[in-house]
Amino acid sequence: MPTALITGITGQDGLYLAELLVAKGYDVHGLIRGQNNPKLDLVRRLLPEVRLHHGDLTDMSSLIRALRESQPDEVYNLGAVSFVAYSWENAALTTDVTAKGVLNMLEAVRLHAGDRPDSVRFYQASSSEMFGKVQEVPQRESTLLWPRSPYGVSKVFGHYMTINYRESYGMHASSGILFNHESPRRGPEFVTRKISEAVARIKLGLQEDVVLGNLDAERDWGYAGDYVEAMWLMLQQPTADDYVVATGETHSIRDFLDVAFDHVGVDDWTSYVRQDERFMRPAEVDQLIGDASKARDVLGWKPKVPFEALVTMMVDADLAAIQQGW
Ligand code: NDP
Ligand code: GDR
Repeated sequence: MPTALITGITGQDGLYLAELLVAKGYDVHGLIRGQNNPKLDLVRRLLPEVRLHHGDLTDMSSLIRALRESQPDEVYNLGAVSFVAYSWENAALTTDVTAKGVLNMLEAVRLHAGDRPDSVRFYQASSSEMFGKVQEVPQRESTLLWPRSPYGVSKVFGHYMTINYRESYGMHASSGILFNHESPRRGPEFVTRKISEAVARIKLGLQEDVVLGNLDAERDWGYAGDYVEAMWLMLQQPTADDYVVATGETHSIRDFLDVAFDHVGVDDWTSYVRQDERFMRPAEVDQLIGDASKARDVLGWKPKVPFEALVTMMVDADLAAIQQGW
């Protein structure tokens, strides 16, 4: 039975990935931080078979301990301060976790693996935010990186450090450059879930409107359940590499609002949406659209859930959750 260690197991992707690996027969371990993590109960309820280890990406000794206790064949480094808007509020913490945390994990794996550096396969959660200011459309593995936030800059550090450990030490370290992926498990601070929750509450008469920032930004949105399969596929390859994972379609926030409101019978959403400077970013990433042809050709991966189905899945899940009193 292969063994995997996942950092960020309490997050959206961590939960989907852990479910996927459990279904594949893995012995799954997760890193959990804090004295009393509010997500602990959720992980235990959804994934009772997963073994949890206390640790934090800023604390390398805790990472070494988790590796010793779990003895993984594969490490998925998903932990991060992942909310782009927050990264301006706390650039130092973002750098400590999302940038330096990757180095801590890579170094911990290198020390743990000893004279067999490729014996532990490593996945780094890189991001389309690294592309930032548009240089090329669509964005692919070779596109120039021009990050536009402390989060994006931190992800660039983690990305190149992963490549550097692969090239310097012969580690099997791969980096998935994943474009935005969403689901009913998406944190409520991200725009898709903020909208799906608000639309459900407006439909049920519990909320009057929703306050957003820039409605013109365009994102390549896919379904998180599809994207974790690409992570796993990367670590099954004989050699480590970097892959863009995306749908190849882009939509604006307005498009997301169109589909979400239309799904609950509202044709014109303008009276339900307000814009406020509070939600505008100091520097915006205007348009992301990915070319995932390498992932398709090498990994045999392609997305299954299209945009409209993703939006309606999220609205339906929020309607059901509110009606059931969750
Ligand atoms: P989430 O925000 O849902 O989850 C982030 C996870 O990181 C949580 O489990 C959180 O744990 C953990 N974490 C935060 N700080 C630390 C720390 N100091 N030490 C250890 N763990 C920590 O993110 P997603 O699941 O959406 O994303 C997973 C990864 O993929 C992230 O690295 C993200 O940056 C990246 N990514 C995400 C994309 C997306 O569209 N979802 C696209 C591209 C990349 P806790 O519960 O304790 O806070
Ligand atoms: P993003 O996701 O920054 O792309 O990062 P987010 O959903 O936060 O923003 C997407 C776009 O929507 C615009 N926007 C708003 N965003 C939020 N959160 N709240 C609002 O009210 C709002 N109004 C408009 C933003 O300006 C932006 O253009 C996500 C994260 O998961 C990262 O960790 C990941 O790396 C990238 O996706 C790929």
